[in-house]
Amino acid sequence: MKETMEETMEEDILALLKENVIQGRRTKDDEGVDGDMVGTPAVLELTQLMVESDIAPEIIIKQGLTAGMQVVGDKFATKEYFIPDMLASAEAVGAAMDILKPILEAADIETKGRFVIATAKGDIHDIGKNIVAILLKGAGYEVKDLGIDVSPEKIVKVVREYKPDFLGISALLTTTMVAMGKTIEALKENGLRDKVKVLVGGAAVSEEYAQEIEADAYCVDGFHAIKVLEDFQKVKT
Ligand code: B12
Repeated sequence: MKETMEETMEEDILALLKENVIQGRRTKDDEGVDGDMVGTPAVLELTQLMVESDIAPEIIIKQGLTAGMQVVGDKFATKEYFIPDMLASAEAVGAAMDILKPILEAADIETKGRFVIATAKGDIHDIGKNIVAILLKGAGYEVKDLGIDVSPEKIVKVVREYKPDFLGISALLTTTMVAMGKTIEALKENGLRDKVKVLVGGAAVSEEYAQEIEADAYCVDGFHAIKVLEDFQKVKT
């Protein structure tokens, strides 16, 4: 009975978190897109509460933050939301990740390999990339984050000099995912393709596209990426 009650509470708080992401409410002082929500707990307070209630960060990220952003994207596509609305939600998710980051990063200290991550050229979406970077650090990888709008040339330079074991590229736009293919081509031209495993992800990308550009793996999210990397390590040993 106690467990059922706890599960219901967890579901209720997660639903509230998702709704507050959709409303773009970072703290309790924010009105939200629909207005009149001032004073009620928002993304920051709810995330804090969930952490204190021992709700797993994986659940908070998947069922609260990412699920909320999905709805925000749908509302933007149907012109119900505009760019400032997307930005407010993005900032709210960023604030939640600031709370989750130390917990996720503290999970493991062993170094499992070097991972370079970047958002593709022309693309400034970085929430997903940042989440993946945090999760990989927590899983024991040494992560070098090159930021947003990163050209294939810059990536080639970093792969040559830093010699990472893995490279992750993120693209959220159909117009920028082509830069992933260009990056893989540039790695080939520079004789570096077999030196690094390339993982791609982001809302615009699919398994088919990853195969088309000859990436080593497509990942739906950061948790999937950890699994894929573990499989790579198994093949190596
Ligand atoms: C927030 C947002 C913005 C914010 C970004 C803020 C920021 N700091 O990132 C702002 C307002 C700046 C923005 C701008 C634009 N956006 Co926008 N945006 C979004 C939105 C709503 C959410 C993205 C997000 O953060 N999702 C949550 C995160 C957690 O998910 P994620 O990024 O997919 O990442 C996860 C996985 O995909 C995976 N992953 C991602 N990358 C990688 C990489 C690797 C290596 C791995 C392993 C895994 C992995 O793991 C992540 C964690 O779980 C999406 C809608 C959507 N459904 O994606 C639209 C969306 C991506 N945007 C869109 C558009 C059109 C734009 C603009 C062109 C709008 C305009 N007219 O100016 C500009 C483009 C700017 C540019 N040059 O990049 C479209 C893209 C359409 C298309 N198919 O091309 C979308 C899909 C909205 C829509 N439905 O129309 N946007």
